[in-house]
Amino acid sequence: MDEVTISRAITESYVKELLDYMDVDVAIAGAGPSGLTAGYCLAKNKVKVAIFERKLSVGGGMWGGGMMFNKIVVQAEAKGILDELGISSRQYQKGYYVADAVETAATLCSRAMKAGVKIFNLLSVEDVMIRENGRITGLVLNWSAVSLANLHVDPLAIRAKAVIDATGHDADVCRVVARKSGAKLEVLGEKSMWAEVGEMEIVENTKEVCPGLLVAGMAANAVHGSPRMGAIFGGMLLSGKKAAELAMTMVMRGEA
Ligand code: 48F
Repeated sequence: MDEVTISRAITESYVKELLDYMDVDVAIAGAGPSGLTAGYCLAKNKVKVAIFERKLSVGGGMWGGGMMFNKIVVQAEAKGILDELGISSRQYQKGYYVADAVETAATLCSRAMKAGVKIFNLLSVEDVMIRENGRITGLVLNWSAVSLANLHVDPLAIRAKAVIDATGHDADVCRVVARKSGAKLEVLGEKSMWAEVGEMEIVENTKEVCPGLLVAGMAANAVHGSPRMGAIFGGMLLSGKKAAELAMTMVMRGEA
């Protein structure tokens, strides 16, 4: 294959997929543990789902475990998700398991993609589309390189029946909606570390925060003013699973 054919193969394949995913059932911002779990659960149920990740690598804050000791803790309630994905873990004490952070991130990504999730990396969600009824109808995207280089380049948009903000501590999508849309959405900001409460509240905080927009993972705690947790990840996985269930209901209702 000559160089131009290689270039053509890459460009054609990418653009074909991007065009196909300009209309999706569910669009997820952020490929951390909550976004990947949500994507996996949706794709497993044949929902057309794309994840847009601003960084080169997916997995968010999982790779480094806690303070670069690359292990994560997962509580018994979420162990079933690790087992389903084939991620090994060992019991540390009753109700708590330890897994390898790299294995978890890599397997979660691989299983999500094998289930049918399409991941677009190097793309940042910088805004949403909103309609007169206040409904979020899609995401506004730009190359991460554009914002890094501070270039004045307009974004492009994709349509979705449901959007999930899984952007982690920053809650980027919710913040832009709170700032720009006039929706009654306030981002309270996360509180200091308190693992037990943070883990307890994260699933409850995983909900539709304005029509068409769900929030999952650490973004859910950031929006609702709940604490951060450190390297315990059960809540992230369970939150992703709940976000997928809620999104599926929205897709089935045919909301757009
Ligand atoms: O931060 P992240 O891992 O979020 P999460 O799924 O999990 C949180 C845990 O990693 C950890 C924790 C455990 O107790 O608290 O922090 O809630 O992943 C968020 C992903 O979203 C990407 C970001 O690069 C990361 O990979 N992201 C953030 N903002 C944007 C974005 C954006 N505007 N557009 C696209 N991706």
